[in-house]
Amino acid sequence: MKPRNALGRALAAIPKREIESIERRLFLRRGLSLGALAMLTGCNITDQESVEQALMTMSRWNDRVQGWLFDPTRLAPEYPESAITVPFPFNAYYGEDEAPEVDAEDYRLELGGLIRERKPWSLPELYALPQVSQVTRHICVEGWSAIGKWSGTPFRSFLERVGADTTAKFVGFKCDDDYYSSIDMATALHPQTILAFRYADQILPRKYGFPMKLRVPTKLGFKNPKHIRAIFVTNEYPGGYWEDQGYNWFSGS
Ligand SMILES: Nc1nc2c(c(=O)[nH]1)N[C@H]1C(S)=C(S)[C@@H](COP(=O)(O)O)O[C@H]1N2
Ligand SMILES: [Mo]
Repeated sequence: MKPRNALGRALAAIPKREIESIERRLFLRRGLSLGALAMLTGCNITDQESVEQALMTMSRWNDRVQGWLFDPTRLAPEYPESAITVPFPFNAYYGEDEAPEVDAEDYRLELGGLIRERKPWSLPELYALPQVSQVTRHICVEGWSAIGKWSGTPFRSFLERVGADTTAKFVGFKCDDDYYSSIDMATALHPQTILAFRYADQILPRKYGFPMKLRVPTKLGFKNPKHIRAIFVTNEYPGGYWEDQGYNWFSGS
């Protein structure tokens, strides 16, 4: 991007490594980025489109900073089963009785993009994969959080098994409703990121995402796609349902 103002030009003169270290400190102390400062001084705030464009650019910049700060070995807290929230809340961009009805027998998980073995997976095949459980907190941007128990297969081992290019940048998800989302590869490979087939030891109920959801305790709720139909690996930014409406893409929790 071409520097558009004095601050931008000054920043352009600083070596990249130094910029990154300033960025880290600024973000840690103030939750701000140099990009944000530069953009704010440079954009015409009477022009709705340029403001939105600037905010989107800032948000994508924040994604990069959050990506640098993300520690792939740091675990989200886990809880005893006695801490589980009952009943666990339902949430989607529609009401509970409009959740998609997926036919278990016809269901096939589709794989695409930078994946070597792209054969579709049936549910019995997926259920036969090694299974783990977690009791973790789900945090929704709408202002609620709840603790639940999900079980499924570690996403990292699934990606490795199908020969996904784990050096690629993004993993994208298409859902059986019109929902879609994507996450960074570091988060996809995080030990607590699981392809979940069960909630509270039962086959994942329709409202919680039958037949499977991605459970990512290091990210906000909207980065946990339910009713997954297709998974693809890519280097092109895939965005997401809420992400494309202005929610920050990285959205770590
Ligand atoms: N397919 C799909 N996945 C989705 C959503 C959705 O509308 N459709 N909503 C997201 C949001 S905002 C939240 S908070 C969680 C809610 O999951 P829950 O119903 O298990 O609480 O699902 C996420 N995944
Ligand atoms: Mo959410």
